[in-house]
Amino acid sequence: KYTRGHTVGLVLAPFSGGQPRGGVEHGPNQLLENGLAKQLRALGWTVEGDGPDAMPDFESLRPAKELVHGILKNPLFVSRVTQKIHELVKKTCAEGKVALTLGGDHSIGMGTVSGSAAVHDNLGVIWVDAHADINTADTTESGNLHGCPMSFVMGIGPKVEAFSWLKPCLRPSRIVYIGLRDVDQGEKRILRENGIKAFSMHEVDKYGIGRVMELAIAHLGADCPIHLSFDVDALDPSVAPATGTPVRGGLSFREGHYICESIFETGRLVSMDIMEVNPQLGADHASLVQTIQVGCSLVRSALGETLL
Ligand code: HAR
Ligand code: MN
Ligand code: MN
Ligand code: MN
Repeated sequence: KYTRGHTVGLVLAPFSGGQPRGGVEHGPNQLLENGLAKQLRALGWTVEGDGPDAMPDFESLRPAKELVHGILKNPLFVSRVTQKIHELVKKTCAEGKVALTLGGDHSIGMGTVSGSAAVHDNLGVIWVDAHADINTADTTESGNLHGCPMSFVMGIGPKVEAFSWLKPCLRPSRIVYIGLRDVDQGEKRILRENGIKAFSMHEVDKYGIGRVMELAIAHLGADCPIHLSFDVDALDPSVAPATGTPVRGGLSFREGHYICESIFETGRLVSMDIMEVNPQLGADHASLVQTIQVGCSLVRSALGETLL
């Protein structure tokens, strides 16, 4: 079911409420405009969810009055949108399709991981990112919920009333990070205390991406379903400049693609996110086009495009 010839269900997530910079809500539209659905069809997939009226408008979910929880920004808005994404991903996965979510900011990961885990027992999550996105309501220094999705799906940190729908659904041993290089002090403590497997850029340099992927896949086990959450800021800013929080010293173009290719080779990719593409950032039009194109080619690699 998870090889070419089967079905990809698109989940469009034009949402920027997990962080303060506008523009990231146009990511899904730009990826589709660049021909993503057609490219996946050319690989042999049936693709659903890119029809003319497919783009949702999450503005209708914006609450008239926000809840307050410390410095968290828009907790109720983020909760409502991610709950909607959760339902869409869950439905897509339950139908035996690969759920491909186009973001949007990474707070959406609360919905995609929990939605996929609701269907797939023993889900393993490969989170490719410059950031660990594992702050809690207590540790976040920014209040931006795109820096928090992992702790929310794990159910660590204080309960946040707005997210009562989100039940703990991911154990620390089911997570592997790749590409980390901008991790807050509180997050480092959470990673350490929970024994979470993480390959920072240091390990990518030390072992090479080939060995890192062998170790990552081995850590999750030989037969589990896999969710890949790819934040484009994992890539070096020279490769993916149009994103909200670029950090130098990132993955090369090939390292990013190799990650996707090796996950496809397992035949166990059940859901994927491509996140934090912001067409309004980057120095010029060329950097926008470059980022959109790399987003599309990462998805193609994860869905079976080969070099030969
Ligand atoms: N750790 C910082 C925070 O919590 C920065 C987080 C992230 N930016 C992202 N997510 N793009 O990966 O605010
Ligand atoms: Mn806009
Ligand atoms: Mn992220
Ligand atoms: Mn990031």
